[in-house]
Amino acid sequence: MTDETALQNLYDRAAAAHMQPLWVNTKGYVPREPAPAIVTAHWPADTSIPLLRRAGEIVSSEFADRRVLVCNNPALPPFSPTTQTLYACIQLLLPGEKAAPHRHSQNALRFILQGEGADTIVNDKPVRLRRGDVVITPAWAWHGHVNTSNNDMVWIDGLDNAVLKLFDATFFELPPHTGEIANEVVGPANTGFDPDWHFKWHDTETLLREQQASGDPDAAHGCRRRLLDPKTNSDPLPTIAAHMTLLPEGFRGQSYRSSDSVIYVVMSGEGRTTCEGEVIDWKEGDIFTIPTWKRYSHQASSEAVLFSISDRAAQEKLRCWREQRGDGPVQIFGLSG
Ligand code: GTQ
Repeated sequence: MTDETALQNLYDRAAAAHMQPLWVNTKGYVPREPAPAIVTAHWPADTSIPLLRRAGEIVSSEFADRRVLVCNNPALPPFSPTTQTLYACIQLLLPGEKAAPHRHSQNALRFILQGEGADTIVNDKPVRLRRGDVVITPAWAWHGHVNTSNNDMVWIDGLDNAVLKLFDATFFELPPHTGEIANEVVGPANTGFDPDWHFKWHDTETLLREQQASGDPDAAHGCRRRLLDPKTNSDPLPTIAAHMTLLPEGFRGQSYRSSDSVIYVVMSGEGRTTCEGEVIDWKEGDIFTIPTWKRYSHQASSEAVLFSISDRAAQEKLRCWREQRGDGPVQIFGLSG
């Protein structure tokens, strides 16, 4: 047997045994850098809101359970997430409507885009929702929504379903009286809602304005607050980091990249984000996403407020999060400074 023949014979026998030699395609197993499957993508409000409103006319909240349109990354098959880890979904709850309670192992949060006066009920505690608010719904917390106001409510749900799917640890449950309770599930008493997990727009805006008044905006991100639990100074959810950003009028951000793919939601204002040749001109209600490790920069033609979520919270725990500003050094979380 020549060496070549012996090698091929080894590879064939390994393949038949569902094994691969690591040395044949090492980079297939250990890439040098991220090679995201997702693409930069944009869901303009001019398209998404009319679709959601049409759903409001012809699909009842009872029928849909959640009247939600999911932002699927165009590079992924249907029913896929927005990034490789997170979902951004846009939900409409009309006056008088309810979304029945349930709970699941996915972590979620809501960012209110339009309306005020509905409640999301987290573990029996009603949380009154207003435009600009962020409400955290941690894994396995009961949650439902009730709109007793006269206002149409539109909000963005952020969820980490794709992380749970990666772990194959997805669980979902309806309350006992609906008859679809799982076998008895015993877990930590998950009662009460932590008021610190309701980030009210009024408070966020005050903090952003203080930051704006106190001096230089961040070169890449303008004035920006990470929405942290003040008791622990950490992200309320284990996987999702959330930020609110205020870009002053005329802001031209430095180029930036990080190992977390980011979903942005435009709360107000207009501007442009450029990501490696892709140009996204955005305005109020738009959603867009930036893949992992792609260089991007923001410009604001008017003062603008952006809400964003990413899997940075999980990446920091896994010690893989890194960032780079302009052509500066790459900073690795937990290893630099
Ligand atoms: O409102 O509870 O967009 O459970 C996806 C799953 C919203 C919700 C979504 C959900 C919800």
